Amino acid sequence: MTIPPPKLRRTTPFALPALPYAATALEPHIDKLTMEIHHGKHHQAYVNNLNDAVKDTVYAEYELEDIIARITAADADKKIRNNAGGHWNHTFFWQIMTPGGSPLPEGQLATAINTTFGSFDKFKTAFSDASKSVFGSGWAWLCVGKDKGLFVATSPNQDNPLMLQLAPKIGTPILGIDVWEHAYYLKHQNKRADYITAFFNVVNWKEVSLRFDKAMFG
Ligand code: MN3
Repeated sequence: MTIPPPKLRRTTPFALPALPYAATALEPHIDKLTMEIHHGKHHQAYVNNLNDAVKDTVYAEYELEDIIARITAADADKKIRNNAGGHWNHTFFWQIMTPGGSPLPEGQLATAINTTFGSFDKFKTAFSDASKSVFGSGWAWLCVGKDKGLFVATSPNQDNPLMLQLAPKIGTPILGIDVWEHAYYLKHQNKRADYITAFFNVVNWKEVSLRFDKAMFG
């Protein structure tokens, strides 16, 4: 796997991005307390730990994507792997949700979903099944692959399909769901399936479509 050279040199520490909506905004599908703790505590911890982990390493001035592409399974990368992944994944996750959701995909994304999965409902089933299948903590994704085809994938812990050295199949995530218990336990306890159903009510398909277009057509 050829890793592209780092594009930019980072001069400021990683920082927690503000939520693009109020913590209450995804109610009743995703509750305020879950959002507050998930964003303010969990995501903040990934950011803090990442800044700590990259200090005095080769990654110290790398942008997040350039770090993600280089992470290996080596023990030395473990803290960077977990926290760079955690920062990237959560930053992405907040953006692909929106209060009340947005209209279902249209245009070329809708066509690609229908072509790949047979229908939107079949895609939803495939994505939901993948989300349920994650054992323990992790993520499920809808990605655009190197061949420009759509595929559903899962990642353990805070890994993602952008980790060129680690992902079983490389791709650009355009939709993703956090299935760590911290994402749903306060509201849904052990019922991950109910959380997945709730998640589909707040998916920002407009943002997903933008990400699809970028991955497909640059
Ligand atoms: Mn999380």
